[in-house]
Parts: sequence; C-alpha cells; structure tokens
Amino acid sequence: MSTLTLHYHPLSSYCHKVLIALDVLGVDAELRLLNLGDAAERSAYIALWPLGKMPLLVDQGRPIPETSIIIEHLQRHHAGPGRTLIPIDPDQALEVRLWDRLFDLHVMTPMQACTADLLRPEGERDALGVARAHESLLSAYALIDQHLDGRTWVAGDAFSLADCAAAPALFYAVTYVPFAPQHARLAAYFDRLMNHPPVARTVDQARPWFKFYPGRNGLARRFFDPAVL
Ligand SMILES: N[C@@H](CCC(=O)N[C@@H](CS)C(=O)NCC(=O)O)C(=O)O
Repeated sequence: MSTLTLHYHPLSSYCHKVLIALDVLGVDAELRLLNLGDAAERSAYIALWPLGKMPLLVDQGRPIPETSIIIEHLQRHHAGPGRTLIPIDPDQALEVRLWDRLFDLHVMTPMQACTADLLRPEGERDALGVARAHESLLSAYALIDQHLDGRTWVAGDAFSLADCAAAPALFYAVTYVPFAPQHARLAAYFDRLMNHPPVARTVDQARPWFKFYPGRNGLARRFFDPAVL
C-alpha cells in the first residue's frame, strides 16, 4: 500500500498538475476526493491545511502543500528509477522552476480569476477584473509563444515540472481566451501537451466532471465524456 495520500478534486487545475507529475514519476498515491462544498469535510481539511487549498500530499502523516513543493518532494523521495521532472544541472533546474512559476502566476492566476467570476451571483460580477485577467492571459500567451520558438517542451529538452504546470493552466485558460492565429507555436505546444500520455490520462479522469466546470461553454467538445454529450 502507498504511504502517500493526495487530497484532490478531479476538476482542479492545480490537482491536475500533481496528477501529471505522479504519472510521469511512476509514483502511486491514494487519491482522496475532496468536496470543499461539504461543511464537515471543509473543516476537517482546514484542520489539516489551514489555507484550505488543494491539492495536499500527506506522506506518512506529514502534510506537504503547494504543488511545486509537492512535485519537488515526489522527485526527491519517491520517483521511480530514471524518472525525472527537474534536471540535475542547477542552471537547467532553475530554468524549469522559472517556467513553473511563470505558468502558475501568469496563466493559472488570471485563469482562476475568470472561473471565480463565473461562480459569483450575476449582480456581483467584476467585468473590469475579468477584462484585466483576459489581458494578462494575452500577455502571457505572447511571451510563451515567442519563447517556444524551436522548442518541444517549455524548459530544456525533456518534459518537466514546468510542463506539468503548463498543461492544466493552458487547458482551462483557452476556455476563456482562445489562442489567436499569432499564437501558432503555443497552439502546437498545447496539442503536444494534450497528446502526451500522462496529460491525456489526467484529462481522461476528469471527463465525467467537465459538465460541472463553470467555463464549460468554452471547452472543446473533444474533452467531454462522449456519454454525456
Ligand atoms: N499555490 C497553490 C494553489 C492551489 C489552488 O489555488 N488550488 C485551488 C484549486 S485549483 C483551490 O484549492 N481552490 C479552492 C479554494 O480556493 O477554496 C498550489 O500550487 O498548490
């Protein structure tokens, strides 16, 4: 039995980041589905991790929060032989960590702002905040598209921690701000990510849940469970 438990939700973008990493690193964890909408479950979870954000890894009773730290922990203590998401070379590792940060802060964050807005009651929507989030996404797309020139993965030659962050961030971001014709490299990178087996398997586990995603109107039909179309 695995010593690892991951508190997660199948729709959560940050949980996808860690599910992809578990798959790439060949690590087994018990997946514990978290329903933060349930008051009792939420207070039990807050007792475990007071910020209440998911996912949370628990390793032999020790809670490990924050996806980038979770993935570093998995790499250091649990990765299967020859499996890696962070290069050994310190400069290459720094490049991977930089792009992990850029995706979390400049794609995930504005994408989450768009989702949060859709969860508000009609009269409390923040049109200006959403317009700013869209602008932030467009700036990030332009930066990433330019950076991808001549690259397969976003940092270094191999699929890395940065690509684990990129896949779910872009997956949900395009439902709010689709790629434009000038983002051809980014669009091709997105397709590479979606076709990469660990990412495809992570998207697969979420298919039955996408009907509950607030931004589902922007989600390509190919991602829905054929049984619910
Ligand atoms: N910096 C955190 C962000 C985690 C995060 O924002 N998780 C979202 C789900 S994708 C969450 O817990 N949302 C629930 C809430 O805010 O109540 C990480 O990398 O783990």
